[in-house]
Amino acid sequence: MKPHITLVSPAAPAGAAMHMPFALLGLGYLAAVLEKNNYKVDVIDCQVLKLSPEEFRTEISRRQPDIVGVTSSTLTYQSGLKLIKIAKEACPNCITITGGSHVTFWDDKALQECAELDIVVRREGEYTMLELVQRIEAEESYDDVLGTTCRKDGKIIRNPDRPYIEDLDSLPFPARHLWPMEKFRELEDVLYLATSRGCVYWCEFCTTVRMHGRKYRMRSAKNVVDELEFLNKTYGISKFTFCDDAFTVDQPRTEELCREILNRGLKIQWNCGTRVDMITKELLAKMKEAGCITVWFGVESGTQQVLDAMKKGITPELTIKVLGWVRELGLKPVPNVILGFPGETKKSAWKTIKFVEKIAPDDVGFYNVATPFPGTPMYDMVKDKGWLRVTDFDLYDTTHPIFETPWLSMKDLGKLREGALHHYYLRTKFLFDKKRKFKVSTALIFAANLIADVKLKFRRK
Ligand code: B12
Ligand code: SF4
Repeated sequence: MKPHITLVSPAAPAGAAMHMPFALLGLGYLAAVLEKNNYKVDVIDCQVLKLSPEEFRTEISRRQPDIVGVTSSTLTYQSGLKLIKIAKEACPNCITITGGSHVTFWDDKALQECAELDIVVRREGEYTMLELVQRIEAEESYDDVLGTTCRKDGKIIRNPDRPYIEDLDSLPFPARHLWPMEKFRELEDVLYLATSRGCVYWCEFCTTVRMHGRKYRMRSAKNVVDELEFLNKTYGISKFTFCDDAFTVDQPRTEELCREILNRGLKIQWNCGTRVDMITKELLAKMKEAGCITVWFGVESGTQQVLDAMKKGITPELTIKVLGWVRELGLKPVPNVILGFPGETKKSAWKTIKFVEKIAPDDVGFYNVATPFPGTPMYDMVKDKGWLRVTDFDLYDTTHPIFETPWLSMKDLGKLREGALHHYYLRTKFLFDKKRKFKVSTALIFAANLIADVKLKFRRK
């Protein structure tokens, strides 16, 4: 009999900084490949449905799947393990599988930490999951499937990696219909999609490139615009976010994509993210013409010393130039910043905060706290040097300090992040901007930040 598969997304730990919920692309692709092969698949997204562990127990008991596949990141790893335990209790005969950006680098430990977990799928999961399901269906052994770590004769074995999928166009579009799409619309009028996998850089803090490889694999412009058109027709949505880490690595492909959107007369708006060294003013202008409104940049730091330590391969001067073009063209630049990377001092962090205010004066950037995710050189460094202080992954949401270095304590890093936000809102340029209409919300932000700032100053004394 064909197995019934339930894919599960855990909720983020209480109090963690979280984004609006949406149909996760990783699970969406897994589900689409399984459906294409005629398997019965459903999804329980605990974040979206706001399910408590006990409500999840009721839901999984009712469905009684043969295979349970749980996704997780570092932040949701522990919540994911709890759900695997519950699933095994509620459906004792089910096979439990997990995958995602954390367990890929925590595979043996996950199996040690959770007796109810049967298999870890490392890196890209579509064809590994399909092969596992096919073997389970055929009642064959599955302990030698490429890309998995599993148990055999009481030992944990790590099978070789599965080669990456070269032809991304061959994948079906994510099975978004398994999510309550109408519910998302009430929250946010945007759909998410990914046009590439992997990256050609090798930044010290980045999980993505270690997950998806140091080669930029991309879908064709036609295939991407087919998906945009499909989503536009099916859900009536005209706003999109490209989740690619570096959307413009292949500039001719980006140009072609813009041309294809224009040729098909698609009236859409979209956001994307990229690196400052992989874009030109001409390309930005084409992107704007094709509906682009916001571009995030991995600015990371305003000092060359920290950028070099991160192996980011960019300069603050280039960032100033490129974000200048973005603003000149009427697009919105959003800088992503990491405070507290090893080597950062209070002085360099403040230099970065002022830098961000200069390059994006109209909108606050994202100030992330440097977080050592397993699988990255940054994690190994922080651990080997004995700097790691927080091992509770529920706190790895990039707002909590996790380690301290001889140059920066966790307390100071926490204050720096708070200070960065307060400083932003207290700038006279922001407050007295003639273009900004006075709103109650602006007054409230101002008041809240003023109080917080005073508190912060007292604390520093
Ligand atoms: C979109 C996105 C988000 C979205 C959705 C998150 C999600 N879980 O999909 C939002 C905005 C919510 C988000 C938030 C955060 N994110 Co984010 N995000 C991304 C991004 C840019 C794309 C994810 C994606 O769709 N990828 C494409 C799909 C196809 O790949 P995938 O998700 O890895 O899934 C494949 C495999 O992992 C595997 N797989 C995954 N699950 C399962 C389950 C089973 C059973 C199997 C068999 C296989 C399998 O198969 C999938 C298909 O090939 C990635 C970077 C990236 N390129 O992956 C960062 C990334 C996942 N995010 C990251 C981080 C740090 C965060 C945040 C902590 C904070 C922040 N500052 O962004 C929060 C935490 C959110 C959470 N609940 O976990 C890190 C994760 C590092 C880590 N070890 O956890 C990444 C890798 C970015 C990076 N540069 O390092 N994020
Ligand atoms: S450029 Fe972005 S995706 Fe590429 S390695 Fe650096 S942080 Fe990761």
